[in-house]
Amino acid sequence: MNRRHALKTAGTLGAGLIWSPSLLARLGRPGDLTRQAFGRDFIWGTATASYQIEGAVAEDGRTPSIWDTFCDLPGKIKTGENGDVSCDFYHRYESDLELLQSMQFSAFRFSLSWSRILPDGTGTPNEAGIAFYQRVLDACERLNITPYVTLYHWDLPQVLEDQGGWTNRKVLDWFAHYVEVCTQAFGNRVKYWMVLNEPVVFTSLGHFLGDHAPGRKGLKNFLPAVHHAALCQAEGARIIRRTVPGAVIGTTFSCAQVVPETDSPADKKAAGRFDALMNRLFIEPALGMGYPADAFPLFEKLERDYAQPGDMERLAFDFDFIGVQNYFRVVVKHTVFPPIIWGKEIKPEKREVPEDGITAMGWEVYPEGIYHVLKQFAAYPGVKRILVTENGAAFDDLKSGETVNDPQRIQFYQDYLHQVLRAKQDGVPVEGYFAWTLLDNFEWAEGYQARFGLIHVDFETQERTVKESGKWFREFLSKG
Ligand code: GCO
Repeated sequence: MNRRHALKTAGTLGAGLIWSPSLLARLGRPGDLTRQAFGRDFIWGTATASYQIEGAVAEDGRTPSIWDTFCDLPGKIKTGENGDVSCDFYHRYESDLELLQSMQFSAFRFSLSWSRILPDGTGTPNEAGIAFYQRVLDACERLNITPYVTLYHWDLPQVLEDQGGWTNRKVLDWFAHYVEVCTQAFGNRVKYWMVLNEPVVFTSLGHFLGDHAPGRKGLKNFLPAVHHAALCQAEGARIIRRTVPGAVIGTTFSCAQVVPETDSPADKKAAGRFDALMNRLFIEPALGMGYPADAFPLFEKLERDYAQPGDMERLAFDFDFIGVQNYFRVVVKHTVFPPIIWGKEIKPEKREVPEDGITAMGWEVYPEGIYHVLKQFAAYPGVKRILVTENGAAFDDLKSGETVNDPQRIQFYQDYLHQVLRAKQDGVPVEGYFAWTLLDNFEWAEGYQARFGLIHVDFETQERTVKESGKWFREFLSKG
């Protein structure tokens, strides 16, 4: 299967990437993997996103988001599919949450669809859209599941994109209004909030490479989108703080351990640049450190060309937790050509990794990477608590009868969880883990081919089957 994220797989400004063997992957494992070892208060959940699971795109007043539009463009989605029906979570949320509970998870991360809540992007809220999420929250309450709400998981209303979307500074006002509407509607029953999902991914893939919605390209789109997203990250959090007493506020980052291929100064510099892009670009302004232009001079432009007076201070917010999302590591090699190019892809066959060390996305399985990422983020003095808000893998699962055997995924979770535990035992304040994901779903530009779920979905019949990995979690979480 083809890979998805040029950013997540390869590509940098002025650096080419290669992948390294995962021989070290299982080093440093602590003792037995048990639920008790993580502690009684450790949070166990699964993560999802509105456009990836809901379907019902034209129901109850919802208007198109940038992903609806993007899916209609020929060639953008590898399988030609879209989220029109998806897992039909819009109608099946109740039984899906029952399945989540049956696997012994007690937290559910999901995102709100902006165009369901504000079909005009701004202005008057849509009561029917709000009512859907109230029903989801009712079900969570009934099942004793703690909701973790992401405000923005990539589905901007198309009507706002038509006015420039994230590249238009007005997005600050649009987003502020949206956040206010959401906190007013759900603030009395949602305690845990995340402002943005992986801003580096939607800004780079969606606004530089054009591989994700809205399909914009080039620095002239990327740089303003980054600055506005970074501002919204902090402004959105401030609104939650002001309007929801007792809220626990976080935001999520796409993170990867980045290592140079060799010790050469050129490779190290290239790795530093990639690290600045992938890991530092959004957290450091939030911590009041500004953009990481020390390692990546291009980012000087953010302050110089896009920031207005007062912006650099406005970028900071004292988050209660940060969400770390990790899927692989990257090994960076300096290249002279092309000097300023993103998205240079390294084909899976070029990677020196064992066959069973590659997921169906073409991503290297490298459990130790999550340990390093957790250590790296915990090293910032301003980071108080960390949740792993996504981690998981797609494999080509085989369903036979009532069974979906996915031994690779079980191994993946065991190995990654060992490393999370190792980080915790080393003093990293990691307090929860959300598996990506509950259900096989719409994997963006990959369509439905990439199956990440703990639950298999037959997209013809909408039949759900808990995979062996889901049963493994049930077993693991029920002990202790
Ligand atoms: C992301 C998103 C998810 C993806 C997941 C698997 O990280 O891209 O948060 O929506 O589906 O990461 O690729």
